[in-house]
Amino acid sequence: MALTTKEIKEFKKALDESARPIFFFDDDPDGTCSFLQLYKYKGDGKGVIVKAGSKLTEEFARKVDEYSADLVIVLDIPIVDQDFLDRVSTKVLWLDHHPPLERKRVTYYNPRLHDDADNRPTSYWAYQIAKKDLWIAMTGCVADWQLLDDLKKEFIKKYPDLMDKSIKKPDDALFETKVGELAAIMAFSIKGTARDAMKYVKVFTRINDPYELLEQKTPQANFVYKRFKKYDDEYQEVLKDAKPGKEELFLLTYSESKTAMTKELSNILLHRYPKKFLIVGRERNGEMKLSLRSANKKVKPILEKALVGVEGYGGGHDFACGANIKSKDFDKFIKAVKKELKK
Ligand SMILES: [Mn+2]
Repeated sequence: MALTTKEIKEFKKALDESARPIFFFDDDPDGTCSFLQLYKYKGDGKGVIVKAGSKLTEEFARKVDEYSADLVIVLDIPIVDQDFLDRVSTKVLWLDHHPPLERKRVTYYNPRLHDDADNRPTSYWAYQIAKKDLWIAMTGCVADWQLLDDLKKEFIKKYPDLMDKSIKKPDDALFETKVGELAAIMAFSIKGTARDAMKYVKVFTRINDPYELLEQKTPQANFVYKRFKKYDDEYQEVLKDAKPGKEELFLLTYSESKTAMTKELSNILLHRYPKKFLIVGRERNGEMKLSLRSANKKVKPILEKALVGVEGYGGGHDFACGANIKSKDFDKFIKAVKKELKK
């Protein structure tokens, strides 16, 4: 079962009745698309992108006071610290689709509380609330690797040129359609510092349709597209040389001068080489920052075993994880992964 109609109405009512809502959202396209939809619907409020390891910590409570917010909305952030909730005296609504946590002093909207298998993205629920920018909702969902039948049907009807109905798999939507291009523009726009990211998110709030962005029809669309292009050129450059060998493990590493894009690289490489076990790494300050992906082997247990005895940490979903390993232990880590893959 999904979020109930009552919950959606209740959320919408709280948003309608607030005068100064503050939105904290995760720094990925799903989080950002959730914010954009609700902000554009409300036409008011303040957005704060949370670049703190997908965690809303006590320090963010200060922002609620500074803005004199009368409603706090948390979007797509997997962890909200109880300390944050205890510090904030304003009402807090938390809309998310990650594994539910026990928290007090918050109104929690998470489809998994009704059905643990229902992990439809936050952008999808934001759309149920705002029923406005369908293209933004679709971008957020596809970026989170989900192609939902009802949304897809509505989307194709409205934008037949942006996605073909023959597209059935989320990764095809992400890498073979214009929606995927929108998701990439979004993903690259919110890289860098929170301050930089918010500059671009603000511009996004003024973009009214997908064509404006895809065809760079306005100065604001141009502004966003230019930054995307800069990252995309770097990305294509790394991608150009990425060819797998015979082994099941496909390891790609690149240098620290390049931007953080291991997540994007590992996703597209998995789409291209679905039989491979992928590790994309970027070296920085004596550490390897890794994204791990597989389509058919659970990544998380393999990662957990390979982490034993090396300096580093990591975690994530069954088939997609992130990890940080000290460079000195990287070879040892890779050896351990290979050993696990042979089992
Ligand atoms: Mn999400």
